[in-house]
Amino acid sequence: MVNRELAKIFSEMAIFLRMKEVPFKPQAYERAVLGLETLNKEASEIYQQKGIEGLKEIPGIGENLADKIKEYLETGKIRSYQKLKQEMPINLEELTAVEGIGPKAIKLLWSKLKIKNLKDLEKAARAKKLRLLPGFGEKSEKNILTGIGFLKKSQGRFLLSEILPETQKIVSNLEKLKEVEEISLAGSLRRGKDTIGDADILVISQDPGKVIKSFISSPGILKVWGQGLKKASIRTKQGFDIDLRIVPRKSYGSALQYFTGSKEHNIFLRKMAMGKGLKLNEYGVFHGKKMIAGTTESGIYQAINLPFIEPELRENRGEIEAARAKRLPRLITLKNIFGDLHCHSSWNGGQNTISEMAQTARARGYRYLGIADHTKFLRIENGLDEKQLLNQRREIDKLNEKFIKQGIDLKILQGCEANILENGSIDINNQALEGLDFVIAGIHSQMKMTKAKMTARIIRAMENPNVDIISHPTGRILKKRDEFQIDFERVLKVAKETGTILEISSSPSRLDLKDLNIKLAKEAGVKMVINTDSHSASQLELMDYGVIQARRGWAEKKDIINCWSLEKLLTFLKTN
Ligand code: DGT
Ligand code: CA
Ligand code: CA
Repeated sequence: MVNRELAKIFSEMAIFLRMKEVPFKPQAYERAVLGLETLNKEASEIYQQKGIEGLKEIPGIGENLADKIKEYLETGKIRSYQKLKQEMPINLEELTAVEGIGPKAIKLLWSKLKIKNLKDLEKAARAKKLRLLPGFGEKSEKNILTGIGFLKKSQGRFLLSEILPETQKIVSNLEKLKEVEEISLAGSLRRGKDTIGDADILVISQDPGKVIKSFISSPGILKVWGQGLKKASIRTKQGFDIDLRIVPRKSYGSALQYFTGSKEHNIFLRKMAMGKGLKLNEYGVFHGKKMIAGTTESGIYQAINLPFIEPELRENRGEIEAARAKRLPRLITLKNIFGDLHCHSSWNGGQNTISEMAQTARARGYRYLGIADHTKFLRIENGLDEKQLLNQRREIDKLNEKFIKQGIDLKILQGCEANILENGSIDINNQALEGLDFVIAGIHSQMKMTKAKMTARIIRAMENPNVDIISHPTGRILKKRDEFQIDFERVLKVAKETGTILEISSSPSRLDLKDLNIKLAKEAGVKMVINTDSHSASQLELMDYGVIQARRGWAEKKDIINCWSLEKLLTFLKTN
């Protein structure tokens, strides 16, 4: 909690300082944000145990920022931040949520039009005032309105990653109560949807009152919306809601089935039950008055003559038909993942060296790790040029030799994440690309092209024989930016023809490909890879989110190349 609060303050300070054009300092705050976000211990705990010296050991935190953290931990505020906020009372969270709005634009909007928040911004855009600002035009004004519209559409929904860890904490606290016999997530959270409206928790208990009392006094709760004998609803400090329901054991399976949803899946299932002369509801499956199932979830499906259907599949996208035909996919799990093929290292200004990334990969039980640093077109990311790629090759070769000598079963592969330029060409020459173990290509610029142009651009990249993988293929940023306009069917056709692999990015705000597209890719026989796009060793953990998304797209081991052995993977890369 504290880390997140501090990260938010520091990232706002970075923006304020950029607006004031203070040199160097903003970058220092940004490094601190990354350090805090990827820390696996709360700063408050570190400070308690090791004092200010402990704080200075946090990556990205020096003397000055350690003092600020100390000030926050002791007084609950940071004076220099409050001063900046007083000077510029701007709702940065709202404004930066709009695609295309950064510190430069915010400065201009504030100094010229006194725009403080989303409402002001929308009003000014509608009044056609933005187009008069230097550097703005009719087009950017229109883009801003589109961005605001997109934001409004997703308002009230949260990223899976914003909700899952916090809710799991509450679940594991409740789990400790002796009154709690069983506990499970339900709703969209259990189905692993990319965004979540509210969290749902289901409990079996003989003593609901005790459970509810403990639930509504969990740490990190802002308010209680309501509490009854068997349910309660709260709002967390992060701003999302949690519904808790308590059911008796004999209805646990049916309640879990019902409250896991989706609604569409449930409606279809209920119809099927009716067709068999059965009644299905949250209390059980009934034949006349007789209850024939209810205790377990698989029992519910069994009563309707179906095998168990994994929660991630329950979207009424053909899973019930597939279950009936005994053709349900054997979904992958995190255990099936043998490696990660998209990680950035300190060569790109990332937090960890290749060797450190490799250590974490080993600890995760991986067999291979692909380093895929940005290339030269992306100057702000310290993109590597041909020569630097060669130098990096030497470092990787040396590490691999060392691993062989030490009997370590991990191979580092050298790749890169090259840029697909506007015309579909790649920003690194073919000779350099040929020297790599694999090549990822991705779009990082010019994202508002027409459908025809964007499709042609991606296809040209896929047709480059050196390109193996397309990173985050549709470019969406959840709650912020829609997908590119592309003809996805055409992209799939060419991917199949050229043996190009499409990435499933585990980055929680991307999850790109999304579930529906993963299913389409699978059906088209296109191979995929689940990557974290890590910029630090701790982000390798994000693999989980990609796996959940892949499961929602019906992915099996045969579809996902990093579920394969190193040999099989390398053979595929070589021959495709
Ligand atoms: P969310 O919260 O918007 O991300 O999505 P869910 O699926 O978690 O929806 P929520 O929290 O409103 O309800 C949880 C589950 O309860 C939902 O997935 C299915 C079930 N449910 C809720 N309302 C209805 C309903 O009117 N009919 C049926 N069949 N099921 C419902
Ligand atoms: Ca829900
Ligand atoms: Ca709910």
